[in-house]
Amino acid sequence: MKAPPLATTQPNLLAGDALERFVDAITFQFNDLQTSRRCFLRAAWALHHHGIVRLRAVASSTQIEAINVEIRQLLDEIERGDLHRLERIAHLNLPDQRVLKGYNQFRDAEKAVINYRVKRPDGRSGSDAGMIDIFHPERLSAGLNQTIHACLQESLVQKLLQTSTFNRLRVKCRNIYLNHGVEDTRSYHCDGRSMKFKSFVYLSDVQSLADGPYCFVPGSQRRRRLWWRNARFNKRHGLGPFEFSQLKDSSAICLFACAGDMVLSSQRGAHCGHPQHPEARRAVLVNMYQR
Ligand SMILES: O=C(O)CCC(=O)C(=O)O
Ligand SMILES: [Fe+2]
Repeated sequence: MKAPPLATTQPNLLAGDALERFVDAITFQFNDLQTSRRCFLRAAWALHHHGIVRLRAVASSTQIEAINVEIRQLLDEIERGDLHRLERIAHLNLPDQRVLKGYNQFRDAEKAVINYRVKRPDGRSGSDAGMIDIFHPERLSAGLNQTIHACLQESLVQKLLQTSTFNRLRVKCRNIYLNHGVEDTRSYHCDGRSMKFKSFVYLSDVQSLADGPYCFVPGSQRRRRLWWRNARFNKRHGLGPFEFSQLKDSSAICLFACAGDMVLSSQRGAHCGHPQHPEARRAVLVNMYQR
C-alpha cells in the first residue's frame, strides 16, 4: 500500500499591494546607508526585527556586467567541452565527473569549485538539480577578485550585522548561484540554528515568481516555538530538522530586485528559492557570515 502524502504546508505568499508595502518597509538605498546614521540604524533594526532587508543599488551595472561576462565565458567553455583553462583554475564537479563530495569539501577547497547540482540518488525532491553553484568565485581571476569584493561591501555589511546582532560576524564563504530553469528547488528551510546571515547581490533582474526569487518568512528567525513545532513534525515524519514543513499560518515575501541590489537575510529564518519557469535564468552572488 502506498503511504499517504505528507501533510506539509506552505506559507501564504504575499502579492500585490501587501507585498509591496511590506518590502518597501525593509528597503534602503545603499548610498543612504553609507551617508546617514539614521538610515543605517533603521536598517539594522529592520534586520533585527524582520530578519531581512533589501538594499538598493549596492553594485553598479558596469560591475555586474563585468562579472556576468566572465561567467558567460566560463559556461561557454564547459558547454563546448573545452576544459583546459578551467581545470587549471577550478575543481570541476560536473554531472558525469565528480571530483569533490559534500559541502565541507567545497567550502574548504583551495581553488574555486564549479559544482553542478544533480538529482538525488534516492529521487527525493528539493535537489536543486540543474543549478550551478560556484564556490570561491573570487579565486577564478584577478578581475573577478576585485569586482566581487567591490560588490560585496563586506565592511559595511559587517557593521550592519554587528549593530543588528551585537555580534562580530566573519565572512565564511562566497558563492555564485546560477539557476537556469531549476524547478525542483528545496522547500522552506533554515540553514541550521546558529547565527548565520547571507547577502545576495542580484546579478540579474528578478521581477516575477517565474524568475525564481529568494523567499523569506519575516520574523521567523526569532520564532523559537515555530521552529520547535516544525522540528517535532519533521521528526515524526522522517524529515530533516531544518525543514520548515509546517508554515500554514505564516506569511512569506518574495524578494524581487534589480541586478545590483542586495538582499541581506538571517539564515535561521524560513527561506527558499522559488521554483523557476523552465526557460528562466537567475544569477546571484552570495556571501555567508557567521561567528
Ligand atoms: O536559491 C535561493 O534563493 C536560496 C538558496 C538557499 O536556501 C540558501 O542560499 O541558503
Ligand atoms: Fe538555505
